[in-house]
This record gives sequence, structure tokens and C-alpha cells, in this order.
Amino acid sequence: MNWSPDTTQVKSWNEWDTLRHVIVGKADDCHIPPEEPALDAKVPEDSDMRGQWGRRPQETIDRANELLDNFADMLRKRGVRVDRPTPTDFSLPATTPDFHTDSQFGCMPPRDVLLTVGHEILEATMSYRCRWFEYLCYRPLMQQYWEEDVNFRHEAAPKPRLTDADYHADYLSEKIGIEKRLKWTAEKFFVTTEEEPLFDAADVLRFGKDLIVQHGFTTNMKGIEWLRRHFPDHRVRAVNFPGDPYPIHIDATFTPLRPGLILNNPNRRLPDEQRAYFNKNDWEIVDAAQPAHNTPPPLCYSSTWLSMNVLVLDPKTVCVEASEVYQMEQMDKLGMEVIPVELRDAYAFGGGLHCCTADVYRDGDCEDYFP
Ligand code: DAV
Repeated sequence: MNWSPDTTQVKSWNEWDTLRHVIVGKADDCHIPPEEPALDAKVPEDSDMRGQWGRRPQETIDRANELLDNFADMLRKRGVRVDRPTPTDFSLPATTPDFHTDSQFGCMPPRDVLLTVGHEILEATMSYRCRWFEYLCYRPLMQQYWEEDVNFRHEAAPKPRLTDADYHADYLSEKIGIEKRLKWTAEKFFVTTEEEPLFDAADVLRFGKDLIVQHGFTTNMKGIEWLRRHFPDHRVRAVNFPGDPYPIHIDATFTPLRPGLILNNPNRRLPDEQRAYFNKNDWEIVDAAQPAHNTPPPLCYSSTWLSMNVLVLDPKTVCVEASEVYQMEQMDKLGMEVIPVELRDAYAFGGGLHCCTADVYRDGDCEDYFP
């Protein structure tokens, strides 16, 4: 059955086929959560965010929402159906029998929480305590899709305990230093332990039959094994990017644009032995252009490499952040039509154009790109 705007269908097998239906996040009530192990490990040591938390300033929330609304409107004008989450009260603490944290995070980056694979949307375990309840913001949509599409599979991975046993205490010291961080990354010694399966959805890239998953701060090997058992018809492959001192989420590191073409962050190169898998199947891995900025915007967790956190609308068309002139130029040279989208003032709320979206429907079927 082809896609029609009048019926809800959930289906998306990859990152590039023509996008018809998407969720775009919201910045409402977003908080900088109090310190906690996995989150702390990601805050750069020289960041303006160290030691401060609370609700983000209203004018920054309003500005981020203006940009997200404009992005949603632009997609709608191009015929894409856009849904939005329902924010909960993020000032409320997150408390379970196993942990307590004084506030939550927000619902700007749905990509971190929701993994769409075929007709299924899977809620990730998550790995930060402050994001444990974030799936609730998407439940109204999940319920609606479930009512409207009899083929939709709504799944949730086992909620993790997130006790202190989930985190390596070595990462909790104030100053670790980049050199040690890089050594730890190369050794695959990350802040999360192997206590229980953990993964964020944004560590997973969908290449039809293959799911490529980054092992790092937010996804451990047990999380990857859990995905392997959950998707028995897929090949689930773990990848690592040794050049990244703060490895969370694959989508500012490795960006497929269309069958056969991937951008890789030149500071976080995929090791040769892992590259071979792509190269022998005729995939070209190209160094991404440099970011246009030397620093992230204020109060931002992410690096300047959100430049390559793009949303592919179809194999010839890509949304790139409007100030990322070098990335836009490279896309143009690679034969992509570029749609500039202003989003930089929303980066602090959890990421870029890929992060702030989650697929509901793309054309195409499950193909084997690595036969
Ligand atoms: O480069 O800081 C950001 C990914 C956000 N989902 C980075 C990774």
C-alpha cells in the first residue's frame, strides 16, 4: 500500500528513502538536569554548563520553539505529515525505587528515544536518569498510531534500573583530561558498565537489513546484544569511533546520505577494520566538511559537529543547518539538493536536524545493502 495523508501508517527501514511522516520535537519547559553520572560524563570539561542546572531561560525556549515550528511548517509545505510530542512537566523529579534526580530533561530530540524499524517504533531504554520518563511525551502519538494502523508494533525495551552499578566511577572525577578520555574511548572503556542492557535510539542507524550501532557512553554491549535478539531478521553491527572523547549518539559522527554514500566525522574516523564492511559492499565513506563554528552555542551539550546532523528527505534532498556553509557546499558537490534550515539556537535543547526528528513513514522496503 502506498502512503496517503489520510491514513496513518508506520514504516521506515532506513535513513534516506522519501520521508512522508515525521515527529518534530518541542523545546517547552526544557531543563538542564542536575548532575548525574552518565550526563556528567558528556558535559565537556570547559563547558559553561558545569555546575549549573534548572529550567532553561524562557527566551531561549521561545526562540528554540520558533525554529522548530518553522522547520515543521517547512516540512508540511513540502507535503510531509508532521506530528509533535506532548511535553510533560520536566520540573518534576524522576524517582523510582532505584534512583532519584531532582528534574527531568525535555522532549526536543525524539531521535534519542524512538527507534523506528519497519512497522515498529521501539522506545529505547535510555541511559540518563533524567530521561527515564521521556517516552511519556510520545505516548499520545504512539496510542494514536496504534489505534489507526493495525500493522503498527509499539514496543518498549526493558526499563533499566540505573543504579550506581550502571556507571564507572572513574568518569565521575571533575577533571579527567582529553588525553585520558581518548585513551579510554580507544579501549572502549565508557561511563556505562555492562550491568544491564542500555541504549539510546540515536546510537542506531538503519541501513535496511543492517542496523549499525555505536558502542559508547549511552549504549553498552548488552544494549547492542538486546537489539540483536529483538530484531532477529536484522544484522546488528557494533561500531566505534576512537577519536571521540565524549561518544554519545552516532548522528554527528556517521551520516548516510543515500545508498552507497556516508559522511564520516574526520576527527572520529571509523577504524579500517570496520570500514572494510562498507567498502567491500561498494559504500563510499567521505570525510565530512568542517563545521562553520569554532564553539557550540551557549549551554549546549553537543559539539560543533552538529553540522553533519542533517535530515535526509529523499536520496537527492537534504536539510542542513543554515549557518553550516561548508557542509552545505559539500552536499551540493555530492549532488544533493540542499534545503537550509535555521536551527542553531535550538541546539542546546538536545541536538540538530536529525536529533530533533523521528521517522514515522518513509517509502521503500527493507533491502539488503550488504549482500
Ligand atoms: O558531537 O556532541 C551530539 C549528538 C546529539 N544527539 C556530539 C554528538
